[in-house]
Amino acid sequence: MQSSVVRITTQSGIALIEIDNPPVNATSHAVREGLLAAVAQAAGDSAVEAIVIAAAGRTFVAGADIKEQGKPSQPPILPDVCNAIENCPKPVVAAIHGTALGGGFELTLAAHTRIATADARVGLPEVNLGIIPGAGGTQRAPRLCGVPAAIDLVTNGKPLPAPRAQALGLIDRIAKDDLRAEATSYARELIGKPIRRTGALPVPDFDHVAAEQQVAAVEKKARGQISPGKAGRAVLMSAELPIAEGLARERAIYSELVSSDQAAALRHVFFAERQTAKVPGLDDVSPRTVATIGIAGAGTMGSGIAVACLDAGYRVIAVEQNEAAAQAGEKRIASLYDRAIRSKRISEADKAERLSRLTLAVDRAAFAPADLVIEAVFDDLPVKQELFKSLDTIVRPDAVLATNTSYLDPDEIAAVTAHPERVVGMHFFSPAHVMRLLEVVNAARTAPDVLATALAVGKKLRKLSIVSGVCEGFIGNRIYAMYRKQCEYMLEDGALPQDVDAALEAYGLPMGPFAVNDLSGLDIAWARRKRLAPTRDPRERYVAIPDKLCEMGRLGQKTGAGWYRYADGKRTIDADVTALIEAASKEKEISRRQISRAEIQARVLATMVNEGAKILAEGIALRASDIDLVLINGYGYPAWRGGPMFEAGRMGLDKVLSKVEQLAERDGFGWEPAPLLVELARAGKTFAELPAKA
Ligand code: T1G
Repeated sequence: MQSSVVRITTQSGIALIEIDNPPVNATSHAVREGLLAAVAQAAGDSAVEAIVIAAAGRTFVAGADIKEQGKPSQPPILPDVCNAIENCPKPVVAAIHGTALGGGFELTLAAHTRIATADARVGLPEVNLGIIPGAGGTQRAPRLCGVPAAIDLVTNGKPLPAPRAQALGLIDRIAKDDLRAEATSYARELIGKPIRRTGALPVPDFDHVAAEQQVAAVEKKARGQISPGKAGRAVLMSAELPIAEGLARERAIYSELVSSDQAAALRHVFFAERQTAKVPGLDDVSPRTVATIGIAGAGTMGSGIAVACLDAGYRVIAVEQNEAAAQAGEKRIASLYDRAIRSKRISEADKAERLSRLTLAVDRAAFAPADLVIEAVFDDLPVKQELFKSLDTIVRPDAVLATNTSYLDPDEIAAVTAHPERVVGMHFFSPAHVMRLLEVVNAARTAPDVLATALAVGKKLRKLSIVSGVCEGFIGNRIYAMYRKQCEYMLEDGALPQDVDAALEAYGLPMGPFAVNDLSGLDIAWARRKRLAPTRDPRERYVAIPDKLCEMGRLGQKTGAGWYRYADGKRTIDADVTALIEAASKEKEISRRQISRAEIQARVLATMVNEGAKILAEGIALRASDIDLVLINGYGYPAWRGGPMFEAGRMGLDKVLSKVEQLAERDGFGWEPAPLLVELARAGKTFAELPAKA
C-alpha cells in the first residue's frame, strides 16, 4: 500500500511507516487514511515483527491540519488512527525529530514507545487554537507523566524540549546519533516482549485537591478564554473514567470547541501570524548581513533591546551619554539577566556568555563596527536628528540606522542624514526583551533591502514583526490614542475610571486604560497632548480631565496617585477624581448618565475598527489581520476574540458601522465613519476579503 503522503517499507522484519506531507506533516485527511492503511498492512503482514513511525522533512507531525478545522471532519478521524496504533498487535516505536505537536504528539503517545532527537520539542498546544487535544492527549499523557504535569502541558500550550519530556516519562529514549537506526534497533528489542499500551496504564496517584486548585488557577488566568480550563478539566477526567470513556468525552469537548467563535478567532490569529512575513515587494530582496548591533541609549527601552539582541546571539555595542549612565545601563542589563536566572530561564553560564558579547561605551565612535544601530534615546525630534546626523559620519555607508520612536516621524529623522534610504523604524514595546511585538516602520525613503534587514533582525529576535507605514503613532499607538480618547469621553458622559476599566477587563483585556495609564505614567501622553495642542482642531471634542490630574502632580503609580490612589502599591478608587470628573461634566453641561458595560465595550470596538479602517485605506497597514496582531500582541486585546478587525467581521460590519455613526453623531469632528468601513458594511463584506496592500 502506498499513499502520496504515507510510505511503508519493510526490512528485516521492521516496517518503517514514513509520513511525508510538507511543510509540517500535518495529519490531513490523506495522512490519516494513509496511516490507518499502513498500520493495518503492517499488522497483517507476517514479515513484519515491529513498526517504526517516522516523518520526512524538517519535522515530525506538527499536529492536525488546522486548515481542516471548523469544517466537517472526514473519517477516519485522528482518534481512529491513534487507537489503531495503540491496539496494534506488534510493537510500534515513534521516532521524533523537529516537533511533535498536538495530534502529532498524540500519535506518538498512542505508540508503544517514543524515541526522539535531543533537540526535538513535543507538546499539546491545542489551547492556543481555542480547542483541547482531540486524539487522546488529555487521557494518555497523564498516564505517562502524571496529572499535574499533564495539566501544565495541555493548559500552557508550550512545547517541551525532548530531554525534559523524557524526565517526565513522555519520551523513553533520546537518540544519540541516527534517529531512524536507533528507532529500528529499539523496535527490534521489543519484539516478543509484552506491549506497553499507554491507554492501559493506570493514572499515577496525585493530590486531587492540589490538581483541582491548579486547574482553577488556569481558569482564572485565562481571562475569558475557554480552552485552557476545558483542557485541564479533561486531564482530571482521565483519573475518573476508564480510557475508552475518557477518550470519547475528550473528543466530544474537542468537537464542541473546534466550531466555537473562540477557535475561529484563534485560527485567524495563527494564520495571520504566518502572513506578516509576506511583504509585497520583498520577495527577492535579501537582507543585509547583521552581526553587530549598536544601541544608542541604555535606559529602560535600550537595555531591554540590548538583552533581546544578546539573547538572539548578536554582538551589542551600547552607548550612553556619560559614564554614570553607561554604568546604570550595564547594571540594568545585568539585573534583567539575574531575574532570568532566578526564574530558571537561563543559567549563570548563559548570562556570562551573553554579557561577553556586550560592549558599553560613552563615545559614539564605538558604533563604527555596527551593521545596524537602533536608537532608544529620549523621544524628542531634535535629539534624534542630532544623533542620526552624527551616526552618518561614524558607521559604514551600508550600515542600517533604526529609530525606536513611538510617535515621531521617521521621515523627519531620516531627512537629516546623507543616506535616508538606510533609515527604518523599529518600534519595540516595553519591556523590549519580553514583548513579542515589533512595528517595523517603512519610511518614505527606506530601501527595500533595509526593510528586509529590519524584518530579518526582528525574526532572529523572535519578534512578531509587523510592517507599518508612517503616520502619527504608526498602527498601534494611533488606534490606542483614539481608544483612550473615547474612554475619556465616557468619563464626561457618566462613567468613572473604575467602570471603564472593569468593563474592558471583563472583555478580556489584562488591564483597563486608566489603570494602564497610571502604570506607564500620565506625563508621556500629557507631553504629547502639549506637543499637539498648537495644531489641534478646535472642532475636536477635548477632555481636559487628564491635564488637570497632571497639573495636580498626579502622574500615576510613580507619584502614588493618578486616576486611582496607590496606598502600599494597592489600587484604590479616589473620591477626588470622581469629584473632578463630575465637575468636568457640569462645566460642559453634560448630564451624566449610566453607561453600561456593553456600551463601553461596543464604543471601544467601534473606535478601534473605525481607526483601523482608516489605517487600512491609507495603506499604513498591509492587511487587516496585521492590525489585529498589533492590538493583540502590543495592547492586550484578547487573542480569543481574534482582534478588533476580525471580531467586527464576525459581528457584521453593519452593526459596527451603526455604532460608529452614533460616535460621530455624539462626538463630532474626527469621528466620521471611515469610507472603507461604510463601503464594506454596505456590501456586506468583511476586512478579511480585502486583498493585501500591493
Ligand atoms: N496545520 C496546517 N498548516 C500548518 C500547521 C498545521 N498544524 N502547522 C504549520 N502549518 C503551516 C503554516 O501555516 C505555514 O504555512 C507552514 O506550515 C510553516 O509553518 C486533534 C486538532 C510547527 C512550530 O498548533 O506551531 O493537532 O505560511 O511558518 O515557524 O489534538 O508551524 O508557509 O503557507 O509556523 O518553522 C496543533 C502549529 C494543531 C502547531 C513550525 N498543532 N504549528 O514553525 O513554520 S491542532 C499546532 C506550529 C491538533 C489534535 C488537534 C509551527 C511549527 P505557510 P511556520 P515554523
